[in-house]
Amino acid sequence: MISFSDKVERFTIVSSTQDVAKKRATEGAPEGTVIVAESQDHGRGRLGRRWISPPGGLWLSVVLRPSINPPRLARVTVLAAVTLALSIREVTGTDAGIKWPNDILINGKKVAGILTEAAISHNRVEHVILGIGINVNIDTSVFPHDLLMPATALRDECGGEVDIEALLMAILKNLKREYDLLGRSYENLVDVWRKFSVTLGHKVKVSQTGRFIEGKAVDLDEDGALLIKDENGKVVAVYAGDLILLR
Ligand code: BT5
Repeated sequence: MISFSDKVERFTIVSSTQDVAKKRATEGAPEGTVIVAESQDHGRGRLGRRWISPPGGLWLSVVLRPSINPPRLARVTVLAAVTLALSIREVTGTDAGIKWPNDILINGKKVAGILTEAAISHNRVEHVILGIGINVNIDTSVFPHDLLMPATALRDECGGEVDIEALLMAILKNLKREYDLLGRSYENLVDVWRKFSVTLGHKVKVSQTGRFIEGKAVDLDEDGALLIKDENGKVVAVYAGDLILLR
């Protein structure tokens, strides 16, 4: 099988690497096609939120064609989170942790985010565009103060510039390895997720389009949903939303 690093297309600036990757995917680009840009002028987060993407960060999107059923799509975010935590730890030696569903934190601050956008037709996943944004060597002190949570950059957490290319290569290597295991060894992936999780065992509040679910985060299920036990002991599976760590 060809490695993901064989199909990297690089740009100085794009609107969003998600848009370029999506275009490639609909034109039939093979799995593992990677779009990387030095900056984005319309980078986006979930629910169309703005993602700040100046030069000095790592902004990429990967075309995936996973053979999983649509209800299991959250597994791709689990895969990406594990890949990012592993790769950031490998390259920088920092203590990168996973905050469900799509944040990578160091010292309680967001250093990276994940965005998955899927095309589904006839109840089949056609492709998933996996977007990854990492604040590597950028100045986050100029970011607006109304971010969802405090932001940081790898440079600030490890006290020096980080090699963006080395980080990209680590991500593509780890992503490929974990992706090959996605369908047959999901439990192993979840084991690593549990190890890096900064969510499990905490009291959390998840907001989902106006609705709140509060309780203790107890585990991930086989779909990649977070299991939250409420005060009555009832366990609810949550597939998406914004999570606040209460304690
Ligand atoms: C995310 O959304 O965290 C997903 C971020 C995915 C970005 C990548 S970059 C490559 C690819 N191309 C794209 O256009 N996107 C992907 P969410 O959890 O919804 O968080 C969005 C929120 O994070 C914003 O509303 C801000 O509050 C905050 N934010 C924006 N830019 C940030 C940054 N660079 N670092 C930390 N927080 C940021």
